[in-house]
Amino acid sequence: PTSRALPGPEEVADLARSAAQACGADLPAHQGDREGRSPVNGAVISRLAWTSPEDVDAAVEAARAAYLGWRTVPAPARGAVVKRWAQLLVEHQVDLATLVTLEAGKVTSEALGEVQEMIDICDLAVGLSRQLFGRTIASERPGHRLMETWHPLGVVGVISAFNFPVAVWSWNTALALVCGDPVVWKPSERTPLCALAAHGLLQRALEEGGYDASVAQVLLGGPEVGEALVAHPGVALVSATGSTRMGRAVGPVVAARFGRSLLELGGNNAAVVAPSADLGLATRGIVFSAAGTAGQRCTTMRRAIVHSSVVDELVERVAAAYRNLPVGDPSADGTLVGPLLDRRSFDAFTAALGAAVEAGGEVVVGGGRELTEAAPDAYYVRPAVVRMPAQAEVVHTETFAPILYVLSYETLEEAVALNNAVPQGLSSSIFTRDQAEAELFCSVVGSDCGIVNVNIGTSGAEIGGAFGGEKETGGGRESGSDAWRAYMRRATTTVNYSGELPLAQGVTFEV
Ligand code: UN1
Repeated sequence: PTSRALPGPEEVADLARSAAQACGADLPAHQGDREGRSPVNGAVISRLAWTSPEDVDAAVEAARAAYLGWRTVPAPARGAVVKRWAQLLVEHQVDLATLVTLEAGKVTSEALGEVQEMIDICDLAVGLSRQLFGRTIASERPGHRLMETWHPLGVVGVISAFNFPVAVWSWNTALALVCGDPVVWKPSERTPLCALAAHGLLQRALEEGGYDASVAQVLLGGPEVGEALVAHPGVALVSATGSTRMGRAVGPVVAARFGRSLLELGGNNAAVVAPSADLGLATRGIVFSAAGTAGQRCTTMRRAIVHSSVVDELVERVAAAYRNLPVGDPSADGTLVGPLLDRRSFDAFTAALGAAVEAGGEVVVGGGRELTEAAPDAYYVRPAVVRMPAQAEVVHTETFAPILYVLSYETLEEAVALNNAVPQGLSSSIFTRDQAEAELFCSVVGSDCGIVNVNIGTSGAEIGGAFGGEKETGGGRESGSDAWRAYMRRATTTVNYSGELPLAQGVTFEV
């Protein structure tokens, strides 16, 4: 399954150009000398100009000016723009997914799924545009009404990562737009065509609605552009997705200017496999979450904490599945594992495996590079399963590559302790048929993560729930549930219609 021919350099470059143009990406306007390479075969597929940090100010100022108009557009009318955007995403789902495959290396089904996630969040946001509710609260004073109103917040800066080059931006943007906020987006420098294409579709929806196009802006560029956006006092909310290292830099800068930040950082997600688990189901859940997306999701399963009575059998099943995983051209039918992003990702994969072995780990399957001759400038690997004697330092670290560390446990308390022992707190799951065990894992004394699943893997969350995690994952929540509140400000209002002036807390103050 690994000997497939990969597409040639011209082929991917042409495909990328035409898909981006079909979405309305203005490539001539962005032409420049920054080369973008496809992880599929290492070929150059874009030559674009990067924004300089000095241009960030103009973009934020334009967004601030657009905000003054956008905030007064009724929320359901803002929702109508998002509805049109969703229609365009449906029309161009294949074009955008093609770009996701070419720039992020995702297999076709996952690339289409990423665009589907955009369509889904648009649907949610359209409904939300008529439901930005505040509460009325029982006042302690007679003849008074206490209520809250949610108002637009201001400019939202979105920083997104290569691995979800369009969906994570859309979670933020669909909500921000219905909430009345303009968005300035700094996408990953690795996925500029995805960004221009996705942005092109949104621009079209805004223009068709007759709205100021500055409501949505995109700034191609490197980390300096992100830094300028984060530091800008005109950005009310910075929503940043990426590594914990990046979040450590962003958080304090935003806090120092009393801005708001929404951080979605590293994960180190585990599945607990209990003695009663359906091992067939657990195997499928684990393989999708651990090897899918070539281990490059923040929700990727990096640890399996397996009861000692089933660990040998489970490892055997997972290893058998890994040996047969079709690794290769992500656009080819049947491929399940595409490339790593680049050489650096491959080096990190190799180094982590080395550190694991040094700490007493045994590599059960995988770990080698594949398709080296067919694609010397691309980095395909066989996903690895490593049995670890203990949760060594390397297991505490998020390596953005497909390595699954397997640990074993005796008591559920021990399994929960292992699950919670890492610094990250994004996603977790338990495979069990014992209801009490499942409930305990989901309870206050169970998993400490933002996402706690039962009998499914750690990745592939739906947009309806709030997405994010605790500890070094950053604490932010995006996407569904009441995550929209992060994009608005709350005004609490007390209205006195009594004709008297009773004071709260029974205070008397006669003048
Ligand atoms: C990410 O990797 O940054 O739950 C987001 C999931 C996807 C989102 C992942 N819906 O795996």
